[in-house]
Formats: sequence, structure tokens, C-alpha cells
Amino acid sequence: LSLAQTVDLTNCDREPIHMLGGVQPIGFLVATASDWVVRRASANVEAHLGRPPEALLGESLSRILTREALHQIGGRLHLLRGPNAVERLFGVTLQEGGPPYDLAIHMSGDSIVLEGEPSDLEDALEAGTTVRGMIARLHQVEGFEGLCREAVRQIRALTGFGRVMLYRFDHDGAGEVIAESTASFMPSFMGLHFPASDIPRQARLLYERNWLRLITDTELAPVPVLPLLDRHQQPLDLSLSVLRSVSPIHIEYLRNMGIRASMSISVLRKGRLWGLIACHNTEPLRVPFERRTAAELFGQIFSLALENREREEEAEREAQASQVHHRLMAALGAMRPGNRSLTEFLEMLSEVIDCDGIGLWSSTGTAMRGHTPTAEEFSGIVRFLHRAASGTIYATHRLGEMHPPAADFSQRAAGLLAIPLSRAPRDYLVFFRRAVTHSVTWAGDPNKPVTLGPNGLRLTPRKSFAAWQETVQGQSRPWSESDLMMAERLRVTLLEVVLQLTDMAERERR
Ligand code: BLA
Repeated sequence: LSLAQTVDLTNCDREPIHMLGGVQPIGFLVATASDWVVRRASANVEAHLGRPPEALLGESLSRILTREALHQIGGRLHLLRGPNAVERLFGVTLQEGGPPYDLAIHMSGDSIVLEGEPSDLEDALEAGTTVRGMIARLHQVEGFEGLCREAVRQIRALTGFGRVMLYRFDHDGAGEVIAESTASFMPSFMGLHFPASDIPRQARLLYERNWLRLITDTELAPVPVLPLLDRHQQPLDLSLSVLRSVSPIHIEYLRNMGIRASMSISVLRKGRLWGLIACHNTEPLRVPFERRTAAELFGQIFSLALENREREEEAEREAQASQVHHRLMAALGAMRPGNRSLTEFLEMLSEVIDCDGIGLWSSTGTAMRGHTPTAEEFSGIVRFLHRAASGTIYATHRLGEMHPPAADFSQRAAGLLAIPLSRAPRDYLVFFRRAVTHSVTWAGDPNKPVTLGPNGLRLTPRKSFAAWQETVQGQSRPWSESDLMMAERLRVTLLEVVLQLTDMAERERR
């Protein structure tokens, strides 16, 4: 296991987490050639198949498993499709008179990998009925937030974890807990942010291929798969393994958090990792394989539901944009002479795009509402906009980097979205957002003691949160695609409004 020893907090991205050569002790692993001759076996295989690894290597599985079991496994092998396929069988008797096993079968290079866990005979899951019920409840809730809340609630009910979170990645890989279902005795993580480095790149790539991982007990040592290195000096690639032992760095993170069991389910959007349903338990927890399979299937359906809901929400935003157009036009018609200025609309406009403050800069005067820079700072921003934005919408969530004087007033405005209203002299409607560290704070108990392992302080959620705060120092929440779409629609509407206002003013003068 020397590969793992060279990894520390500075080079996490390079830890070969799929090549650590171990499985969790809740089951066994056997890898064979295409003729069923055993090439590798986990060190604990004797407890399950009655023979130690040395006695299995070079032997054919056909002499170890019943003919019926091997027939079933072989049948599934033919069903494997695509590079990430894993077939499953539940309640298979492997040896005459032996207990039933739940099995996972996949290919790793040219090896057939068979993993087995004793079936949980106490568990009376009706997988089909259960998942169908879960999906039905998912379809009953309204809106994005409702959907997310329902999903974590359902996963908690299915698996029994004490805390289940929906963890969503943002544009730079950092993440936020956006929904949670948690036992009353566990602290809430709702709304907390963590830096991208908490889940390194290779782990994310792996989670796009393999959609569920479970750590039943952080205190159980992994079982090596023997021989560790083959004749090409390679460990077995465990990317698709369901029993893979996880990175010791991550185990330490969980320990420091006081977590004994953890599970996460990938949430994908168009094949890319969008987030994770992350589950924690303060006691060891072994979720039976069939239940995990149900959870994984639910995760896939939830992913599709999210995509659907996103599309619906886009349509709603479109409708909202037209509504804003009509409201503005109607308000315009009702305006009295003397009051004819965009200033009258500021309040209404500030509700169209999510912001902390709004400012209008125009030849006829400036006006501001909410959290905004001072008038003097605003005039500096406008000079910057004259240079940066050539008649188009300009948006940044890092104003301080683009316009250095702004670094000093990020608590008032760290990001802005500017809509140009005319060509010359250039007027702008500007939406402001404050520094994100102002709106997000740690909600946990600051006095809760933690025990620290060899990698120490950095590997705790609180330190992670602090690290995240550092990476976003002086930045606002970024503007979304949908914010930009809305701004573009608003720009067209406002040009029309401005034209009409000018028209009215001229008619009055004549
Ligand atoms: C994996 N890190 C993970 C996983 C999660 C997190 C959910 C997936 C594995 C699992 O299901 O447990 C992170 N877990 C979180 C976060 C929260 C949470 C943010 O509950 C907050 C609510 N981790 C670090 C640092 C490194 C690191 C600093 O914090 C490296 C320097 C590594 N995390 C790391 C590795 C994995 C991981 C290597 C992969 C584990 C594996 O699959 O083998």
C-alpha cells in the first residue's frame, strides 16, 4: 500500500484512489481470467468461500462455486454493456448448503471481478415497489427546492442515515449544501459551503462512472486484494468495484467530523457530476446491497427530474420576462408628466434579478436602492464600464479584480451586472451583489471538540469552510445563465422604455 503513503494534503489530486488495492471487510472480491481461473482474491476470502487466497489462486471458480451459481454469474456477464456496466444478483447460494450472497459482477481490464456480500435476510425490501413509491412522491412536489428536500428525505428513509444532504457543485467545483434531512441530535450543515479541494478531481471523474460509494465503518481496516501487484506490477483497477476501500485522507476527514459511516450517490446533469447526495452516520451502518441499488436508481431518476425541473424553470423565467415587459409598459403609460424617469421603476426592477442593491446612472441623474457603492464609487465604476463594456451586458462576480478600487468596497459591492441603456452619453442600470462571505456564515457549534489525526486541522468541515471563505474573499455569488438571459430581455425592454420616455419628453416640449 506504498502508493497511498506518498499522498498528503498538497497532492490529493494525484492519489490513485482506484488503485489502492483494498476492499471493505463487509464482503469478498475475486478476480478471474475469462476461463474463471482465479487471478486475485481478497485476503478475507476464506471466511466466505472456505479457502484462503493461496489455495484459490490458479484454481477455477467452477470447482469452488455450485454449477447453478456460476451459471447465473456467467449469464449476467453476457449482459454487461458499455465500459461502466456492473451487473447485480441478489440472494445467490454460492456453495452447497452455504448462505445466500448479493453479488456484483464487472470487468476490470480483461479480468472478471466478482464481489460478494452475505445477503441480509432480515431486510424485507421490496425494491421495485419501494422505488416506484419514492418516484411517485418525487413527482408530487412542486418547485426545485421542494424536489431537493423530498429527495434527501426519501434517501434518509430508505437507508437509515442520520444526516442526508444534497451537495451541489458550483462553477468552480466548490459546493454548497442546498437541502438536508437530519436527525435532531446531529448538527445541521444546511447552507454551508466547501472548497473544490474537499473532493479532488480524480474522485469526481470516478463518481461520474460509478454512481454510489459506501463506507460502512471508518474504523475498519481495508482488506488487501492479493497479490497486490500482477506480473505487470499493476494493482487491480477498482474503479467500478462496489466494495472499494476509500482514500485514507477522506477517512480521516470523516473521523475528524465524528462520522463512522458515509455514503454518497452521484447526481448527474448531462453525464457530468452536478452534485452528490451525501449521507452521514455517527454509528457504523451497513446498507444492504439491494437497498444501495435502490438508492442509486433513485439517484438517477432524481437527476432526470432535476433536468426536467430546470427546463420548466427556464420556461417560467421566460414567462416572467414577458410579464416584466408588460408591467413596465403599463406603468409607463400611467406616468404623469414631470415624473417621467426610469428612477420610478427602480424598486420594481430590483426584483427582476436577484441582487443586494440596484443603481441607475443616467445623464438625467443617478439613483440607488439597497446595498450599493457610494455615489463617488459608482462614478468610478461607470468610468470602468465605459472602457470595459462596449454596448453589451457586463457581468462580473469579481469586481475587485477587474476594477481595483472596488477591492476596498467589496462589503458594499463585490459583483455587478450592468445593462447599458443608451449609446452616448452612456447610461447604465446596474445590479449589485455584496461579497458572498457576508451572506454565508458557519452554522455549526463553534465549541464542539474534534479529535484530530495525523493530517490534522485542515481535514475538518470547519477548516474546509474557512478555506472556502478564503477562495471567495472579495467575490460575490456569480451571475447565472438565467440571470444573464433575464438581463438581455430586460435590456431590450428598457431600450424601448427609454425611447418612449424621450419621445414623450419631446412631444411635451413642442
Ligand atoms: C471524497 N469528499 C469525498 C466525498 C465527499 C467529500 C462527500 C465522497 C465520498 C463519500 O461518500 O464519503 C466531502 N463530505 C464532503 C464534504 C462534506 C461531506 C465537503 O459531508 C460536507 C458536508 N478531502 C479533503 C481534502 C482532501 C480530500 C483536503 O477535505 C485532499 C487533500 C480528499 N475526498 C478526498 C478524497 C476523496 C474524497 C481523496 C475520495 C474518496 C474515495 O472515493 O476514495
